[in-house]
Amino acid sequence: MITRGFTGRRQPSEVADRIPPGQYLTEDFPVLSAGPTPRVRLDDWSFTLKVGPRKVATFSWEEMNDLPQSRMTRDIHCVTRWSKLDTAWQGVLVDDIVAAANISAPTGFTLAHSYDGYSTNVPTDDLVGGKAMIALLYAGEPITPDHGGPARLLVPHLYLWKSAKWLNGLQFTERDEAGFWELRGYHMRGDPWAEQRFRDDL
Ligand SMILES: Nc1nc2c(c(=O)[nH]1)N[C@H]1C(S)=C(S)[C@@H](COP(=O)(O)O)O[C@H]1N2
Ligand SMILES: [Mo]
Repeated sequence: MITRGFTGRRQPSEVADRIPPGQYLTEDFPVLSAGPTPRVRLDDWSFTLKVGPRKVATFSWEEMNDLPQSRMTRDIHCVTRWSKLDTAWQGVLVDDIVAAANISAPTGFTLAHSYDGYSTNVPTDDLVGGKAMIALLYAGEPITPDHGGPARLLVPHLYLWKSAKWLNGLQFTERDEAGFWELRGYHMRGDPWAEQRFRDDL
């Protein structure tokens, strides 16, 4: 019997085509956080949408969960070089939160803000058009605190540091303002296929 090491689920070449340069495949789900995991009670949780300094909408946990939900199954890529295939998420598309606030994305750049004080900047084009969501479930279950629960941003086509955990707001900005890691030398966009790891990588 030869079964070990061959599950028949995926062909090796198909897998290789899905791993960006300099990345390796992992089956587990490493935790990477700059500091301790903040604990947020769902009763206290809220999400704020801002345009520059101006608050345009806030959502309680209940209000967020009442918005239309979508599913995304995507490969994710961490700048520390691991990639994980077919991660399954459910949540509210950025398009849908913007629509719920009765606006359309007003500026070219966005900052994501989190309960731990973390922030990260993402070009608005990378968040709209069905490309990103405020994830509320992972693999059909509430997102565990270490992976960013209650809610995290998911921008799967960019390096995972752009997917802010413990998300509590999105802020549209006129200029591209660096977030936590971007201030420390990481790339302003972070496309794994272009290996945009550090500021000076084209
Ligand atoms: N709020 C917040 N979001 C964060 C981080 C963080 O420290 N704080 N770390 C980022 C980094 S560097 C990575 S690689 C991913 C890791 O997500 P994971 O722990 O679910 O694998 O979360 C990103 N989002
Ligand atoms: Mo990271």
